[in-house]
Amino acid sequence: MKLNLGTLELGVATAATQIEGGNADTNWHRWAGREGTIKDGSTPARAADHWNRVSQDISLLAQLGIRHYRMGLEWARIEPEEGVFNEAAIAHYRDEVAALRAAGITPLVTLHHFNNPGWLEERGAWTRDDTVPIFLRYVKRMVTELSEWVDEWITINEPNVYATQGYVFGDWPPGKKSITQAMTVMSHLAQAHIRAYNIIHAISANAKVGVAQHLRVFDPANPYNPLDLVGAKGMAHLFQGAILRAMSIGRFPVPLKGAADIDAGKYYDFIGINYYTRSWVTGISEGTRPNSPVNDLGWEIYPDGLARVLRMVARAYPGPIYITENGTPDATDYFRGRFLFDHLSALMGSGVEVERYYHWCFTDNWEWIEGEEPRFGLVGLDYETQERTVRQSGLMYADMISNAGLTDQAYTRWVEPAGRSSENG
Ligand code: IFM
Repeated sequence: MKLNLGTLELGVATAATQIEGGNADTNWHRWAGREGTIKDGSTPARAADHWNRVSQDISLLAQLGIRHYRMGLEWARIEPEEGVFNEAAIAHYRDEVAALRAAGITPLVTLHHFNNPGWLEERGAWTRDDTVPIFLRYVKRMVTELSEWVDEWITINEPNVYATQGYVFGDWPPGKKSITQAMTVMSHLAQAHIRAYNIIHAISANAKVGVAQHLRVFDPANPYNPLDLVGAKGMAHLFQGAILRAMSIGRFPVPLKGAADIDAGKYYDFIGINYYTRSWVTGISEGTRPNSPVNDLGWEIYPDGLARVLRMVARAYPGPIYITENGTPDATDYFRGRFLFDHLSALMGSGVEVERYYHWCFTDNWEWIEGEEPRFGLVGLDYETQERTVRQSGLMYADMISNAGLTDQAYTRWVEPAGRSSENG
C-alpha cells in the first residue's frame, strides 16, 4: 500500500448556491445580475441543476462508494420572505437527506455558506446585530425539520472569507470596503455560531456541530525582515486567528466583540478546516510565493501547509478535526491525482488525528465571482447538457475509499502520470 488512510473517512463537499441552480432570490443571484461582477458573466441560475437532479447525484455518490456528503441549504428558498417559510422547499431538503441516508450516506449539513436571502441582504445582513436572532429562527426550524436524518452540522462556512471579500475587498456582495464593517460582520457571525451551537444541541442532543474555517499558512517572504514578519502575524490574526478563537471557545480577541451573555466555553464538537493554499506576505501585502507550483486559479499548491495548519489547530483546540474542504481547480484533471496524494500524505504524516476529509468539490461548481470556469469537480460537468462525467481523479478517489488508502497499482495508474502544477500555470 502506497498510502494507508487508517481510520480517516473520505467524503465530498458541495454548497447549495454553487450546485443547485434555479432562481432563488439570494445575495449572489442579485450580485451576479449586475453587469461586470462575475468574470465569465455566468450566474448561479444554471450551476449543476442539482435541485432537479438530486436522485441522479445521490446514485452517483453511491456508485463511487462515497459515504460522507457535505451539502448546504439555500436559506432564501426556505425563507423567501422574512418570517415566511416555504414548506415545499423544506420538504425537498427533508427528502434529500432521507434519500442520502437510505443510500448509506451520512449528510453533513451547512446552514450558511456565503448565501443570504435577498431580503436579509437589503436590510444590512450581518452588519446588524438583529440578524443573529433571524438566523437562529431559521436554524431552529431546519434543525427541527431535518434532525431525524441529520446529526452533523456546520453552522457557518468560512466566515473570514465572507467578511473579507464582501466588506474589505468589496468584490463579493455587498461590495463594501470597510475593515470596521468586516470586523462587525465577523463578530456577529461568531456570536451567531455560538448561539446556534447551543440551540442545535438543545434540539438534538447527539448532534455534532462545528464551523468550516478557512485556514491558511501566512509566511513572511523574508523571515529576516521584521515588516514581513509582523505583516504575516498580523494578517494571520485578523483573517483567521481571532475568529477561530471566538467561535471555538467564546473568547473574542481584539478587534472582535462578543456579547454580554456569551461566556467562554467550548463551542465545537469538531473543528472544520477548509485548506487550500498559503499566503506569501511582504509587509502589508499578500500574494503567491514566486516560482511555486500553482493551480488553475494561480494559488500555490502547498501540501505541507495542510500539516502545519493541522498542528496549529490541534495544539490550540483539542478534539476531533474534520477537513471540511480541500481541493483544486484543474480543468484538464492534469494534476488533481497528485494533489490528492500529496495532501493526504501530508495529512497522514502530520501526527494529528483527523476523522474526516471532504474533497471539494463533488461535481464542478459555480465558483462565485470566478463563475463556471474553474473546475473543482471529481466529477466533470457539461454545463450545456448537464451531463456528469467522472474524472480519472474521481475514479482514483473511489478506489481510495474502497481500499482505505492508495494501493501501489493506483499510484502507478493515477499519481505517477499526473502533473505537479496547472498546465496554465
Ligand atoms: O468554492 C469555494 C467554497 O465555496 C468555499 N471554499 C473554497 C472553495 C473554492 O474556492
